Amino acid sequence: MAEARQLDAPQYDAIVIGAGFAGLYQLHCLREMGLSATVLEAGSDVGGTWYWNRYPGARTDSPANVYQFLFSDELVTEWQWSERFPSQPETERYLRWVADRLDLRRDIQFNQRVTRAIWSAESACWMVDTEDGTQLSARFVVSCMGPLSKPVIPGIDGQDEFGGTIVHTSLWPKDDIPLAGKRVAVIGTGATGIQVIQTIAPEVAELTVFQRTANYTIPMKNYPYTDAEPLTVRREELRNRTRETFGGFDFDIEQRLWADVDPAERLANMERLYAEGNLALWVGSFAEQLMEPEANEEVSEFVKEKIRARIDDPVLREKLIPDDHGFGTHRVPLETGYYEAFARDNVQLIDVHEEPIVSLTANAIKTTQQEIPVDVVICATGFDAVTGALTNIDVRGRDNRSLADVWGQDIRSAIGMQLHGFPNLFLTSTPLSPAGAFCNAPTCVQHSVEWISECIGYVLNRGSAIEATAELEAAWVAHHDETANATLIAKTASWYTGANIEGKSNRLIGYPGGIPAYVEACDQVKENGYEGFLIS
Ligand code: NA7
Repeated sequence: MAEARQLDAPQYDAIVIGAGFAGLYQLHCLREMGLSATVLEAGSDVGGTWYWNRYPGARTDSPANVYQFLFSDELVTEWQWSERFPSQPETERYLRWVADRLDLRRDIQFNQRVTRAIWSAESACWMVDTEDGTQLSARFVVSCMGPLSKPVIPGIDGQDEFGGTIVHTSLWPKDDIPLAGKRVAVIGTGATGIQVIQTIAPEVAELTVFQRTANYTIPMKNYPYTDAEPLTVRREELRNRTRETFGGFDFDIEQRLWADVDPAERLANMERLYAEGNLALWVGSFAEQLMEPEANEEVSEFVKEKIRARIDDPVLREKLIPDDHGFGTHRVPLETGYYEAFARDNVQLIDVHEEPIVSLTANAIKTTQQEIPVDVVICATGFDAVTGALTNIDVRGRDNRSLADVWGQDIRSAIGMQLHGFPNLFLTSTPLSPAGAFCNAPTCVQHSVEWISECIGYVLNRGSAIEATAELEAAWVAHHDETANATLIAKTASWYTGANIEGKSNRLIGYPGGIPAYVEACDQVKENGYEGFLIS
């Protein structure tokens, strides 16, 4: 247990952890308020998710017009996106440009991985340690580490003997891994695996895909942006619009009841949304699709039929059609030529339920049925989502309570902004908030940062510390559970329910009540003088 350091005054008003979308905006807001802040970033540059995930084929599944900062006219008008769904390099370039444009770098410390954060009640501040032994202190800490930043790497026997390269997609090296002409294995077929597979299939000598769960997908409709396109809607209007829609996009959920619309019209509706080539069929259609088995069955069958039509080989078709969950209960990836990749002679698909991986040898993957020579193993195996980044740090709140212990028992939060027992610690991409899983990320990130900034300003005018009460937290958890349990998502094993991590609490990680309901709940707390929070 760490001894408490005593301080006369903290070095900073706030320490922000992470320099992705959330951290950059949080720093900007705090500076605009005249506060002193520093950002601690484990990477060597800004970008967060878009710094780390530089695997082949990485790109956004949200259109650029809403996958950007919408708080500033200058940022929107001065940056021109090249295409509807930008690639990782372009999104990373954008965030680097934002950091320069807002002159943020002078308050960002790179290559600083936070290892410990301890609340000192005596000094009413957080003591923060980083891996290289740096010690800092601040009145507030804002975690901006993103929901998907702690990778899950499968432990495969014989890994140490393997002479080739093993890499998780989110730890892809900056100097790249040459894949042309190589024998490559990809483990995992989520949003990431799909992007990797469809991209590298034509260039590698042999590609073996290990699939545990087949996914529903929607063909991405990507196209170059013309100069005028992203600005067809005024920035302010677009910003407001994203907070009024269920998923934080510029399209909303269907307002009519599923049962009130006749089947022929529902089919036409599905065709129309599918053809949009974005996530509208998932979070812009009937709410019942995600709540009622009959409605879910209809859209699941619709998407399965679309996939079937693209696969000639009946054995392959059988393997690539999802059979254990309904459409939208897992994250729906967008794809481009994914199914066609499997028709190539150099690509084979292995269902790990039929043929599990046994071990790695010096130059091969051994399954229960064969030994497959490989040079590179790409793990597209996902993340310890939403909680993993914070539980990886030794966070101690009031009375030395450990955040990892708290979430180890039960994943909770107070309106997705704070945790009872952890004064002055604010969270973005938090459990039980939409940002955790069910939101176009920049929409929720900007909302959280603005709420947190205003709250910090309020506290500093009245005292030195703020903490969510146990009552507010319990009430939010109860509301979350009631909302979540009405969905099929909560009844389906996935990273949304913590099922990809052994022993993880199975509460639905993201608030599925939609952005407007969430924004309203947060507004209500604020308008009532941060009701449910104690300021001391
Ligand atoms: P996901 O969606 O968690 O996908 C991980 C994939 O890896 C998924 O298909 C898993 O199967 C599979 N997996 C995980 N461990 C193994 C092992 N040990 N063996 C075989 N297969 C395995 O992560 P992504 O990175 O694709 O996407 C994360 C988010 O990034 C996504 O939601 C977007 O928001 C962007 P499973 O389904 O668990 O059976």
